[in-house]
Amino acid sequence: MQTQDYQALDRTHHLHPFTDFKALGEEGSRVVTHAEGVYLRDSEGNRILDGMAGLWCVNLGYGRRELVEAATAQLEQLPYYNTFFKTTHPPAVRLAEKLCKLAPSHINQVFFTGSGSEANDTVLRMVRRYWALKGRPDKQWIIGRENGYHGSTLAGMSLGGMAPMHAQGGPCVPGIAHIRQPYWFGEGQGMSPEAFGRECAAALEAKILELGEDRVAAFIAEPVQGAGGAIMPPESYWPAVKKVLAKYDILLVVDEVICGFGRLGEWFGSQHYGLEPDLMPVAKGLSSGYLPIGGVLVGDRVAETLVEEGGEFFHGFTYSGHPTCAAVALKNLELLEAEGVVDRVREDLGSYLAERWASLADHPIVGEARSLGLMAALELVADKTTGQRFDKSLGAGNLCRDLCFASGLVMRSVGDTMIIAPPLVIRREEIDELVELARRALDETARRLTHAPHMQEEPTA
Ligand code: PXG
Repeated sequence: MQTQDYQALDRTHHLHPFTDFKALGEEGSRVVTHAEGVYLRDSEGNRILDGMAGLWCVNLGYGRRELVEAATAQLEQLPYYNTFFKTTHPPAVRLAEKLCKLAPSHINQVFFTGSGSEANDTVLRMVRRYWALKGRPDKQWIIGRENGYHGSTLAGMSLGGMAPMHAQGGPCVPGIAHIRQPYWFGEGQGMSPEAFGRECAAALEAKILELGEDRVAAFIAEPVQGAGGAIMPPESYWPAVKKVLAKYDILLVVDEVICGFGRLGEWFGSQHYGLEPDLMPVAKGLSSGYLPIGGVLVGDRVAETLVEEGGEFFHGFTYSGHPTCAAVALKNLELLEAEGVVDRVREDLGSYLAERWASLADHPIVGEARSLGLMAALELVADKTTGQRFDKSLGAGNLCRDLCFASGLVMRSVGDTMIIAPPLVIRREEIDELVELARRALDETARRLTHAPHMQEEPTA
């Protein structure tokens, strides 16, 4: 089949996630057929540097034989069995043990799911169950953040703070409230990042008091917001949030779906920020995206209550702890560890990317270049001195993203924020290439946005 054949069938039968179906049908989708290392190949033979590690998940890079072999061996031995009804199997047991060894020491239990969204549905169930068992059934409210992302199921969407999702998918799950996000470039200009971080933490306390200080069960947040725009909170933010949560005895849920498994240079983003979460939803990098698997890492406080006092927990998925997915995830964690991938992000690649990425800050349409570990963002602006954004109708971010794709780089846009999160096995020279391709796309974006009106005035031949 040729590219057009795939596109025609895709248009006829396939509804894509987070997609304007009609617009994509008219445009035609890009058909990705192969991948190796940090590079994709499409059906036209183009080579594309995958600056997004798939969808923030292919931490070990593409084409790892060991993961293929782990899957094959498990498929032959026991492709599927469930973990309901008092059964288990070696891959689920060994993966649970491995995860607890890697996690902070107060985390010693895992509940498996098929995805990050299911992990957050599980979080919601566990949090409410925990407080009910503690004799505090009125402690039900969960506080999330505007522009936070926790998945696309009804609970995931409700915990997240993506306004367009709420507008389409509502009414949301009741008992979930949101506070402002610690997005300094977008919302905190005019004050120092540190003061802004404290103000955002103060918003948490204000919300708790508004809802009733005995009625708030948990706070959920990503260590660094991923889908919201690679937003690293000011350094003052997390310490201040921790204090508020301790004051009102509120559980902390740290969503590690993107930050987990090395993205920020630690096994978990929580370790980078010194957090002690009660619950940590994980997915994506857990298997480097080779097979779908997620889970909730459960701290001792919640686990002991659920185990000792809970009786049967009426919750679970057909694919909870799926043996083949678990075998691949285990091998993935072993390889990340044996190859020192996480340490390399912390000690070498993170600072290398930071230095190279910062060189883009001089670009005339870049208002801020920020990075942490192997996650980075650029804020596109029309006026560098005032930080004024481009007119929304220009679609600057999408234009830049499309130009990147056309020149061989996947860089994602969230509005006019450009994001990268490449595989953690990326090499220094590949980072150089990524930054160079990004620079060229910025040049071309700037040229088109600033010259477009003049071009219309030029006489046509
Ligand atoms: N939590 C976080 C922090 C996520 O980033 C989920 C939960 C849900 O995971 P699943 O496996 O159910 O998708 C995510 C997923 C994007 C993008 O465009 C990000 C995600 C998913 C799809 C697109 O940035 N994150």
